[in-house]
Amino acid sequence: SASCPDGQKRRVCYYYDSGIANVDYGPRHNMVPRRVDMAHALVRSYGLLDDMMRLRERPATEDEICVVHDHDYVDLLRDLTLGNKPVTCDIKAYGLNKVVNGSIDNPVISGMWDYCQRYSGGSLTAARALAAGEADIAINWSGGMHHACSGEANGFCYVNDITMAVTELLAHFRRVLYLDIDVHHGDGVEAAFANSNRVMTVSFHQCTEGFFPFKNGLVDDVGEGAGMYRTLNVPMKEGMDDEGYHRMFRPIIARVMEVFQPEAIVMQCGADSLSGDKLGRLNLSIRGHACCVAFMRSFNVPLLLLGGGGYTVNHVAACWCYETAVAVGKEIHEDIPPHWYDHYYQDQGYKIHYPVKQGRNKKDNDGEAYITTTTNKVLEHLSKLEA
Ligand code: TV1
Ligand code: CA
Ligand code: ZN
Repeated sequence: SASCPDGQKRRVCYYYDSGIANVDYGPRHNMVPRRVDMAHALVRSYGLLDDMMRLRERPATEDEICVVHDHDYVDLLRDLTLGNKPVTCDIKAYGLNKVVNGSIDNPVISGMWDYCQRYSGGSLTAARALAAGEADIAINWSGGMHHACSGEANGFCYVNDITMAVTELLAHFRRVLYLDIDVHHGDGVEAAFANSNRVMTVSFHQCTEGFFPFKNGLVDDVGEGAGMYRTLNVPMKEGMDDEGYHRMFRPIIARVMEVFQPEAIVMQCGADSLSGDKLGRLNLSIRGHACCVAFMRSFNVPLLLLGGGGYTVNHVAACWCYETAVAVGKEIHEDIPPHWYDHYYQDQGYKIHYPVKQGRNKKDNDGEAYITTTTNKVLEHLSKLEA
């Protein structure tokens, strides 16, 4: 990308499964799986498919999902959708169809089990391409469901494709870095590897009163036992912009790479940290978001790129297409080529980049104090790991 130049080419593998496009969380739900189809249509229309190897569609098997999830929960996900057996248990205990404030984060939906198999199969297949040395970068924009727990759906996520992919990578690499730039805290992945000294998890997120998942992801949450200081959290106030974000991101990640020396990186690229998101209140531009990807790419360590949140669908699709271009090392034209979904981009003048809201809530993060104090606290935690 122009803002983070890196001429070197990378072998990029790309996973896309068209079976996800029609998954429907319900009419008022914020999660719209079709955004991945929109991103794919952009990727194709820019000709980026010619620069990548396409991975073969392979849904995850029940056994593969059971590596990180409880059998009873997996049976339930399958039985609820396929109608194999009548379900007698209380499904709300598994996070399904739980009504909170009049809405349901994880509804039982048509094709739910198939959806789980497809998006987690994508992350597993992409991880295997890296492990086999077939690619330098592997992409699955339908993955990144960081809130799912071993026995419970949570925060729009049914199964945790990230913990599956990291577990797969651990069979081939000594240390795996998990980096999460979704606006929400990556709690499910953090919990799964809290006690591991082979996985470091780092989440950047909005941490404000009443923001999901509420009490997690404080700057002093650093893990425990064997995993102590291998959990890092970078909480942010509303309105964080590119400049402030990167004043935290760069020094922290540079130090993480030095101290932890990962052999593989899994990056959740949730696009709800972009300006104008329907749920998030940060203020990143697509360039600012993609700079995080370009920075990780520059270390030349096998890199798995996953999707995640992102609720203003035209922004999300433009972002993930642009980041696909960053992965292959091509600058794409600002004008969106004519294609099936082009009418979604009318509001942004049919351009990839849209203007961020200038100075929105900027004060919260200003005056050096917040950014400097938080960055120093995180760097201080990291220095404990060195010793
Ligand atoms: C149906 C219809 C569901 C309208 C959910 C926003 C809706 C939300 C809806 C919503 C909504 C959340 C909570 C409260 C937990 C509940 C993919 C104690 C207008 C990775 C998940 C956010 C983010 C969950 C997922 C959050 C990801 N926010 N309208 N639900 N209860 N849930 O606050 O990290 O992006 O909001
Ligand atoms: Ca995050
Ligand atoms: Zn999110």
